[in-house]
Amino acid sequence: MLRAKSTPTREVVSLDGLWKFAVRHEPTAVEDWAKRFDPRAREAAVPASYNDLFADQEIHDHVGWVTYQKTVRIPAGWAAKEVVIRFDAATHEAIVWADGHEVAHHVGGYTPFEAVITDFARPGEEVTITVAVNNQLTLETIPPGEISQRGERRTQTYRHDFFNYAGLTRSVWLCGVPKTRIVDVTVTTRLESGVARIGCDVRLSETAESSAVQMHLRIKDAEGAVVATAGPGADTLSLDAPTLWRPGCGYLYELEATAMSPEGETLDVYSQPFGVRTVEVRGTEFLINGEPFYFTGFGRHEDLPVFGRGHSDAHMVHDFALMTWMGANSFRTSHYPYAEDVLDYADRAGIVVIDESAAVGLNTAMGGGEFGHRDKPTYGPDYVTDATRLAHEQHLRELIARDKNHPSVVLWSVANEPDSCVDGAREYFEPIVALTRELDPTRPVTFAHVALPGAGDDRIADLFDVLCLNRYAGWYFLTGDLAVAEKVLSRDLGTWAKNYRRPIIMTEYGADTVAGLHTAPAQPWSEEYQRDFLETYHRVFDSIPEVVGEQIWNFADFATQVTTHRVDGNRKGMFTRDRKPKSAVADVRRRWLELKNRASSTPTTDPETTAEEQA
Ligand code: GCB
Repeated sequence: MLRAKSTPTREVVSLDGLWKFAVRHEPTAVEDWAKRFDPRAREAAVPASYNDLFADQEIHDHVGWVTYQKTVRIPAGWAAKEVVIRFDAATHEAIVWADGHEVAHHVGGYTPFEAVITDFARPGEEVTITVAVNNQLTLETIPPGEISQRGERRTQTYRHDFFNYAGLTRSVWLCGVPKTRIVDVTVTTRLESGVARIGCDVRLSETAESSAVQMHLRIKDAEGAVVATAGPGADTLSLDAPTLWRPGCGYLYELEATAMSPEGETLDVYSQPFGVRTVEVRGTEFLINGEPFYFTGFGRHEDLPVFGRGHSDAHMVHDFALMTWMGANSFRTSHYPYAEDVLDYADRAGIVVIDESAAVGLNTAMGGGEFGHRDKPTYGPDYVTDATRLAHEQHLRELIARDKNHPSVVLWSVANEPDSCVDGAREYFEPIVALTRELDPTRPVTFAHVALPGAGDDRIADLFDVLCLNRYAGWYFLTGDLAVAEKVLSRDLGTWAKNYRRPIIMTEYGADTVAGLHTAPAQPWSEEYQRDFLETYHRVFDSIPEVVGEQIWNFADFATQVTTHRVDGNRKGMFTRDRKPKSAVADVRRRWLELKNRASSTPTTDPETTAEEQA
């Protein structure tokens, strides 16, 4: 789905700001909420999760529907426009009304959706938008969860280890767009003998005019100079000696598509940024532009005080600045698709992204980040069913449609720590992987593997291109015993490397660390232990050539559900929740800057030669 943006033919109005907000308890008649405007309702900020905005336990813990309402004036000049309202995300289910008329219903808390509201949008007049948002997770949602009743109270349980923040967590836009318009753009790039072939698939809305539309394409370089053009009928453009998008140097071109009527009238213009780069898994190497790439960075969360999971440009800029300062070149969008603003920024910053779906918690042996006792089988009528898989597939469709054009995205992660060693796992994941490859044949596919089953027990890893492993020896087990943990980790990684002959990225490793807690000798929870823990893991990575990346869990401390093993959330951050560095930052920074220097002084393969070899 295209981003909301202004172009010569499109106008956008941001609906971010304060919306009337109410928590709803009525079990029925959701649509009644849209029929009246309640001027006395409290106000909530958008974008933000609503949970931490108020000093109110009931709102923080609410399970079910809330409503947001805003009255907006349609710009007077939009008489000839189609009026579309776009939600960058509503977590997890949303129903939208315009002046009481239902215009959209969407399930999936981290992908965008939009609705045409032209019939209710009179230019120069007001329209009231009501959005009901439901935070419930069920066995038919991704991620899954379960609802139960505790006396009068409805409660939500889920097996993933981050708080179920909800609401209008990303921006909302009112868009005035042409009726005959561009609705989708897919850009693919290929390198052949020093020339980039740019495939452009531009889709139009279906109107009486669209079959006669002529599409004109041109590519502008980063300075805005036109470097390639194509007339109607062409869907491939060429760039001689293109400037490549590289880690650390996010060079972007822009594809400008102009839809024209046969009479030469401009109907719509849309510009899509893209980068020229190759990604390939070859043997045990991960290659970007034909050069071996070693991932350094973090698993992260969209998690902030007050905002919850709400997007904030200021915090995004600051987090990227901290990551770059540390020498990180990558991160994983653990454990859901992040705001599109974040991927746009990563494209420009040259930061590499492992793009993860929201499929987390598909594992009855896990609960809130800890290994529990499996209370029921994962795959079967009581937990992950066909309905869960269908929701997962729909989510992947929306994720890939949204993120396919981002050069920063080099790898899809279809799930975090699913149950991979039991009956039903292979039957579940075979179609999921096949669908991902069909939706995007240009990127490799992975999943993040939980420590529980050993290399010999896993039933799905061979379906994937890259092994992403999450490991906690020395924390959840062998707690405090790093000497033995080192041996166990080394054996574990060695076995995976030998059995699978694929690149390995350590996508999680870390120890909960309370900032300011110091001990001698190093004890779990102290800053000294985090430092020793990471140093131990790094020694092991350096001894196994198949390891092509390390992403520490986590970039910053983050909020979780309340359990007895979390004190004010998960404390495995290298930074506190308010982004103060813990002691280990200095050591890791030294290591990553040194790895970076080493990589930039290594002679590199010519990416064009590699592309030719592939062809
Ligand atoms: C994991 C999960 C992550 C948790 C982490 C932990 O394996 O993937 O979501 O937060 O462990 O800290 O327990």
